[in-house]
Amino acid sequence: MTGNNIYELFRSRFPADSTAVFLEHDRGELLYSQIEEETGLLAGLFKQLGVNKGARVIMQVDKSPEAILLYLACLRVGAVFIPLNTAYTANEVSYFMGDARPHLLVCRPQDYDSLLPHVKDLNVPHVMTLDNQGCGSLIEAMKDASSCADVEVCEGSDLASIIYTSGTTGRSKGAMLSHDNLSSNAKVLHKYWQWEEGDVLLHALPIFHVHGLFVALHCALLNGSKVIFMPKFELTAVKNNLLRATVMMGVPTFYVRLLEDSEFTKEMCSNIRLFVAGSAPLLSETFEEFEKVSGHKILERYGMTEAGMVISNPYDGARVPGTVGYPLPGVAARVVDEEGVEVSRGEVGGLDIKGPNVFVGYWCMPEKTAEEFREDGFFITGDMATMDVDGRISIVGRAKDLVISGGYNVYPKEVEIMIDEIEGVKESAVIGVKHPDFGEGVTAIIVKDRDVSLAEQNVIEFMAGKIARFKQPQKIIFVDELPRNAMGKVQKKELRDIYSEIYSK
Ligand code: MCA
Ligand code: AMP
Repeated sequence: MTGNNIYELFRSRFPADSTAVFLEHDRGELLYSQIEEETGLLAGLFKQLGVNKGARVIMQVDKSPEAILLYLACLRVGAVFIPLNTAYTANEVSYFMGDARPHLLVCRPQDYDSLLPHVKDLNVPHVMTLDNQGCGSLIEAMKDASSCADVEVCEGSDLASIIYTSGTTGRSKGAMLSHDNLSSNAKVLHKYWQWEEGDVLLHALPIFHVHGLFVALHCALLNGSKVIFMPKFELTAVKNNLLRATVMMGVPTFYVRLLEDSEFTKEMCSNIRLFVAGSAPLLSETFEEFEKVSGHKILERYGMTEAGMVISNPYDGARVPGTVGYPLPGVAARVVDEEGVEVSRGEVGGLDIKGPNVFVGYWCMPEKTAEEFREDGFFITGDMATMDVDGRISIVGRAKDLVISGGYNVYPKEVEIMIDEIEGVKESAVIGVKHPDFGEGVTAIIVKDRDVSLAEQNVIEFMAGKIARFKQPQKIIFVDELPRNAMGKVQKKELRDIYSEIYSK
């Protein structure tokens, strides 16, 4: 009996056929039957290293089957898995290590030297490497380990993972997700999106976010499905493999890029049963154009790190562009005013949610956690929405100051703090401006001291290596002053309007 460990749920769905493929990847295949073996060896290694139940394991590596095995092994032993975007710099990773206090860090071999001083400063007990070819000290040590056949008994409320989401104050918050959070969401999605025998998932998303790691992979695992596991979204490879897949999940940029390619055809999609989009708004134009070219209505859904998937267009019913559909079974959603009182149908308000998928809280930040929950247990998402008379929800904006670029969240405050450190900068405002490929492009509007000469290049050079590339502004604009309201608050909406065309083709 292994309680509510989600690994046990996955194991119960592994196909009986010992030759069934789990991951088809660029170096071969990983079979379902190998998951048990390989995670057993990793579990044995963890035992040796003292990576026990509740211990945190940080992973910052390229996408590979071995990285997925590391994730599954963490679940199996009850350790808390913390994946990090490979774009994060050593300084950023240092913050996460200081916050999460991991027992083990697994990094890319090429990052080892730059991370080591931080590992030493923070007394992280173990650091190991893993590259995209499945090699590294982790794999060497695993080969020598004696296998451990156990699956740790976990309560549903035990932590399975912490996923960091950037904070509005500039400090990242670790969203604590329990085994129950993950398994309840996986089961609902598997059913709601009507996974069926023979489904094959085309997986081109990164594995350090909820979308690629939990939503896509968990559905496939619960279905015992084959996954065409691609290192990243690469247009030609995706086109070449679509015909062999029945399901693809992606951020809107995936669909925009497919549409831009004149060689993308309806025939390539002839075996697809379901295209899912989310993580950022899917433009109605993209939905409509995609339907024209491929014959498929993309199913748009809404989610967030703190809750996994929350709202989805129906599988059978109408998929309406510009809307995200209805709360998933078991999930409650309401649109409220600033006091938390529900507004009338059709009116814009903040979106609150509640359900078994909603996270436990922010790691070591009880005050932040308390601030974001209402007294009746609803979580304040920070997104603005409307709800129709029939309960259909549209996301119409964000109350939180957040830019979403190609599905990656960038919190302006973090970037502004860094820009303001540059000598000669008086103040700055970072905004998201409509971008044809990424949805929004990170854009910095800077006021500099009069007598200082400062160019775009100086700002870019200052940021290089300090924060992840995707957070750095794609365009920098110098102005004499920032627009403010009577209270002195910078008017970001006005800035977004003024510069709305700068990325137009
Ligand atoms: C890469 N670059 C970016 C982004 N990605 N810049 C801004 N925004 C981005 N999203 C930069 C790189 O730093 C690099 O810059 C250049 O673009 C090319 O890098 P490359 O790796 O080749 O990029 P790409 O292949 O073009 O990647 C774009 C992408 C990728 C395919 C859209 O970003 C992606 O897979 N995004 C998915 C993110 C995701 O999974 N989000 C889910 C989180 P330079 O050349 O100057 O160095 S949200 C979530 O999980 C919730 C729960 C939800 O609802 O789903
Ligand atoms: P993350 O913190 O990376 O999990 O991002 C979650 C945020 O992405 C949400 O709070 C929304 O702002 C946004 N988001 C996710 N899905 C959608 C969608 N379908 N439409 C609009 N925004 C979305």
